[in-house]
Amino acid sequence: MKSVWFRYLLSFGFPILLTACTQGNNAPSSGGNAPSSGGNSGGAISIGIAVAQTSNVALLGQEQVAGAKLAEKYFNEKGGINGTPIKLVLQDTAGDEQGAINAFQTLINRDKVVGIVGPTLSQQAFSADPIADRAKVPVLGPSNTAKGIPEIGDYIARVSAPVAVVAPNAVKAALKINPQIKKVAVFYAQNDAFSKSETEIFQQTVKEQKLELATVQKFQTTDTDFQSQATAGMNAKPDLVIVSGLAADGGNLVRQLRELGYKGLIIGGNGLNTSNLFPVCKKLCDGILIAQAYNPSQPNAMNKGFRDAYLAQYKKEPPQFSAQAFTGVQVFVEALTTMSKANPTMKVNAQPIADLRVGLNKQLLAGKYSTPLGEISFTPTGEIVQKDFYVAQVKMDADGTNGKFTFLK
Ligand code: 1QQ
Repeated sequence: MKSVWFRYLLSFGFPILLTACTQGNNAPSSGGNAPSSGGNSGGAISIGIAVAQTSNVALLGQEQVAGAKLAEKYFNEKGGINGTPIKLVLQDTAGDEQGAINAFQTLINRDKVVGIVGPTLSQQAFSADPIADRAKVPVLGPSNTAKGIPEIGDYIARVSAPVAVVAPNAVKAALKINPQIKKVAVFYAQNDAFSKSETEIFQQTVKEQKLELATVQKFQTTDTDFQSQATAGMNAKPDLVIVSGLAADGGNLVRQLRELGYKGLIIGGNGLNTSNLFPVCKKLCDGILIAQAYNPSQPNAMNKGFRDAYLAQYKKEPPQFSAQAFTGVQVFVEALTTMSKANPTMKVNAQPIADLRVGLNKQLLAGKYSTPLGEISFTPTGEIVQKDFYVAQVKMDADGTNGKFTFLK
C-alpha cells in the first residue's frame, strides 16, 4: 500500500511531492520512535543509531548517543534535509554480537531506517554489518577501528579512522616525552577484535621504532583481576606499557599496574578513550596517553557548532566518540540533502525505501564533508579519508574524582 502526501521544500520555493512507501505498516512501534512508513516517521527521515546503551560497553556507547542526539537537533534546526526533518531511531546493541544483530534487524526491517550509525565495537560490526550489507542498508561505523571493517561489504563505511593510522601517534608521543624508552610491555584483550587489531599495530610500531617488545600479556574484556598479567609485565621491567582493551578492563589493568609500583608511561588504546575511565582508575589514570581522531579545537564552523552545543549541555569538552557519532549523522544528512537538491522533483523520503538506501550509499561515498573531525571523504571501499590526528594525556585532579584530556602539541 502506498500513501501520498504533499510537502513544500522551501529551498526551491515550489511544492515537491513526497510519497511514502508503507511496507510493513503493521510493525509494532518502538516507544514512539518507529516510523509508520519506509524511511520516514511522520514525514521525518529515520536514521538508525545502533550503539551500546547498556552493558560495560555503554561506557563508550553513551558518548555516541550524546553526539548523535546533538546532530539531530543541530541539523533539524538548520532545516533538516531541504525542509524535511530527520528523526533518530535508537536501538540498544548492548555489548555483544547478538545485541548488535538484533538492533540492526529491527532498524532495517521494522523501523525502515535509511541508514545506520553503529555499532560501537568492531567485534559487533563483524557480525552485524553483513546483515545490513545483504539488505543494502548503508552503515557508518562511528567507532569501528579494526582492520577490515570497510571491506565487510559495499554498504559498509566508517567515520572512525583505523588503528593503523591513529595508534602509532601515541607511541611517537611517548618517545617525545621520554626518549630513554627501551623496553615495552604490551597488554591486550584477546576476546575483542578491535583490541587484537590495535595491538598488532602497536607491536609493529614498537619494532619500527627499534624498541624491545619485552613481554606481551593477554586478558579478557570481562576480567577484573589482572594480578598475574600485571606481575608478569612488571617482571619484564618495561619503561613503556601499552594497553589495548576497553574502558572497564583497561582502567582496572592500569590501576593494578600502578598499585604494583609501575612508574613509567602508559599508552591506552581507543577503548580507554573516554572520561568514563576516570572512576575506574581514579588518580592512577593520571598521565595515560591516548591517540585521538578528534580535537575540540579543530577550527571549522561545523566543529564550532558541535562543540558549542556539547559545552552548553555537558559543561565539558566533547570527546572523540561523540564527535564521530555526530559526524556519522552529518554524513547521512548531507548526502541526502545533495540527493534532494540534485533532483528537486525527487521524492526524498518517498521513493521505495530500498531505492533510497541504495542511492544514499552511492552518494555518501562520493561526497566531501566539513565535519567536527575536519575535512573527510571516503575511498570507494568506504574507508575514511581524514588528515589530522592528535594525542592527549589524562590529567587527574589530586583527589582523583575529576580529570580531563589535555592535548599535546
Ligand atoms: C573498536 C573500537 C572501540 C574501542 C570503540 C568503542 O575502536 O571496537 O573498533
